[in-house]
Formats: sequence, C-alpha cells, structure tokens
Amino acid sequence: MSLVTLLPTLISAHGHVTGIVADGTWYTGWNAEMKYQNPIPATAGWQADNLDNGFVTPSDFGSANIICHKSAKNGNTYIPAKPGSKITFLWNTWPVSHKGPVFDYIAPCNGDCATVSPSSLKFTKFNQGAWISGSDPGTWVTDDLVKNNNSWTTTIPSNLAPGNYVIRHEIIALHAASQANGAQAYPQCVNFKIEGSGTQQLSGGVTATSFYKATDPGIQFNLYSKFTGYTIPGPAVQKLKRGERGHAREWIGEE
Ligand SMILES: [Cu+2]
Repeated sequence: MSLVTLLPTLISAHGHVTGIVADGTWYTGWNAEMKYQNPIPATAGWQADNLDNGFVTPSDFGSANIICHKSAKNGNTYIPAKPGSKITFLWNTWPVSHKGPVFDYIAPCNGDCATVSPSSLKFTKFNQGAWISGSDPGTWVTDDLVKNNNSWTTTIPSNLAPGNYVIRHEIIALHAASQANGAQAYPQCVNFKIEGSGTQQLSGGVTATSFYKATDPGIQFNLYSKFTGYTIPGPAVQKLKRGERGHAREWIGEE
C-alpha cells in the first residue's frame, strides 16, 4: 500500500444545516452522522446522504435528489411557528469561497409531512438573496451568511394559513460553476407546523425538480469574470399582498 492511499481524502469543505432556531428556540436540523445511530433521532430536518457535506449537481436537478438532498427521507417531527416567526438556519460551516444565491421555499404537506411524497410537494419561493455588488468574484449574500456565524434568517410569510409545511432552504455555490455541471446545490428540508389564524393558502407552487436547468445563466456562471449582474435561477419570489381585514390575501408580483 502506498503512502498516498493512507492519506485521508481531501474534500473541499462545504456544509449542512445542523440546527434551526424558531422564535428563539433551537431545534436539531440534520447531521448525516445520525444515520448510524439506532434508532435514528427524530428530527424536523429531513434526513439525507450528505455525510461528506456534499451537494447536488446540475445533472441531478431534474431528479428527486434536488428536492430535499440526496436520498432524502422525510423528517418525522415538526418545528412550531406562526406567520411572522423568525426562522434561522444554522450551517455547521460555510466557506467564503462558496459564493452564490440563497433560497427559501415553502410547500404545504396537505397532511402529515412525515409521510408526504416529496415529489408531490409544490414549492413557493418566498425569500431569496444572491449577488450584492462587484465582480470577480464580488460580494454575495453568502458573505453575509458567513459573517452571521454561518446562519441565515428568514420570516414565515404573514397570514399563512395554519397547517403542516416543508420549508426548503438552499444555498447554490458557484465557485466551480463556470464549468458545465459545476454548480453545487445544498438543499435542506425542514418540517414546520404553522399555527395562528392566517387565511392564506398557497397555490401556484412547483415541484423542485422543475426549479433549475444546468444551462440556466445563474447556474452555469463564471464567478471569476467581470460581470455587472446575475440572473437568479428558479421561480420568482411570491409576495403576500396586504388585503383588507377578513379578506383572503393573494400572492402577487415578482421581486
Ligand atoms: Cu465545497
């Protein structure tokens, strides 16, 4: 055996969501090491085969792996929250080199999120950030995420109707995205039980397998070039329109 084969494989560091803070309370996300525990701990975070802190490649953007990460299995508990709740996703680490967009999507489970078929989840994008300024490589929201102790905070949409939902939080790293199939998607799904008295039912969501194409300008993108803009991939962000009291609000507009 040569010395080289004794060296650990060097994997460029990426990350995963170890925890979620909702209205100030901490909940376990998902750590791939937990799959070796017996029984596997019950978590609101969906399980996935991301022990290597790995990612989903553009060649997999049309497959089930993009929905909630590789070989995902439903989370089996819920995080309680309500419209307007602050939700913070805590990444174990995030390399500053891994610049790119950050997304938050939400889908109703129409029943129990612990047993829902992932392919039936229709996601609505409700929050996103991407390029901020500069180029080669410029400043991105992932730089803010790193500065905030590898965390990202979003808000549960106001007036969202009570029920069981999956929130799909995701970073797409672009550091190798100038090559075909070089972008890296890091999705994490988490079950939420939304309480309160909201009246807005979600409609118009899409399955995650239709979000991105390998050739989208925001997926195959040269971070190390002079650029003056960035085309954010995926569906448009849907915003709640403020309705009159007692009237259903509707989703409108793009951002
Ligand atoms: Cu990496």
